[in-house]
Amino acid sequence: IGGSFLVNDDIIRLAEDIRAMRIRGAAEIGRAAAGGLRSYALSSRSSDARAYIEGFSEVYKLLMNTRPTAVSLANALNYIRHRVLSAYREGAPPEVLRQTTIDATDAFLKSSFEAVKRISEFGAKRIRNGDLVMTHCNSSVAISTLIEAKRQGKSFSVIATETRPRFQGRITARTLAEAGIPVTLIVDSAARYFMPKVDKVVVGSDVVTANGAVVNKIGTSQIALAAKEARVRVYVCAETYKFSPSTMLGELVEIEERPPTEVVPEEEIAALGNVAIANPAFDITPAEMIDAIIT
Ligand code: RUB
Repeated sequence: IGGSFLVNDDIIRLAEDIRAMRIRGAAEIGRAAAGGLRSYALSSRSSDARAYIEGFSEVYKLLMNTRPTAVSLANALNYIRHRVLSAYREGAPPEVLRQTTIDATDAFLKSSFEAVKRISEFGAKRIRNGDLVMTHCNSSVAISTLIEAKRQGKSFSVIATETRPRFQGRITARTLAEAGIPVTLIVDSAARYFMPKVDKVVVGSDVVTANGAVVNKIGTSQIALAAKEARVRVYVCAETYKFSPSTMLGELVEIEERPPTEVVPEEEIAALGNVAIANPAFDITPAEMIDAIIT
């Protein structure tokens, strides 16, 4: 990626880490991308405002193109860019542009952590003693909500789906177990089998669209469908920077298609013969299948 002298190696590595999912989950992607712009501000030596903005735009584009679905990435970058470009249009010198970048990043990060804290407080109220909660993938906001409920002294257990093909559910299960919450890991296709015993589903979100649909890890909509059938409530924990402004203008959300080798290892693909492999990373759960978005 990159290769321009305007973009430092740390930012190129950061972009690659997001693309390869070493940094992942919508909240973390947004915060990491914001950190990339901050890193540019700290390393830029531009003595001219226009050169600063050129470098800024290059870093912005590089980070924006790492993963297509999570709108937290675009919203975080745009939050900062909007402030920096406004200062530039008002004739700010490079040192002011640098400081504006740093201040806007810090403001975004602060509001992100504050949002997660408040969602956790609101969401924890929904968890009752004796609940069996199902979650899918690895949402830091959903997990934070469950851990907050535990901190408040509630006693409940969790079913975590493994989340093929990248197994983020294992991270969720381990994190909850470490927090002292009883947790059972299941294969994704066992979700409906367990649903009649479940009291509520709690998941995170990559995008909330203008019509109230939620885009989250592939398989979320199947779980929501099974929940609807079993009359189990579905709660989505999502900060407002997961809300997609472009969907208000009728834009569709791009669903990321990831490499086939995540589904079948490279060396085993040939043995399958003439088989195509599809690997969409997210799906769309319509508003009718969601009981509440906790935001
Ligand atoms: C992660 C995923 C998470 C949301 C919300 O997908 O779908 O449920 O991003 O996470 P991936 P958070 O592993 O492909 O990034 O609540 O942490 O923002």
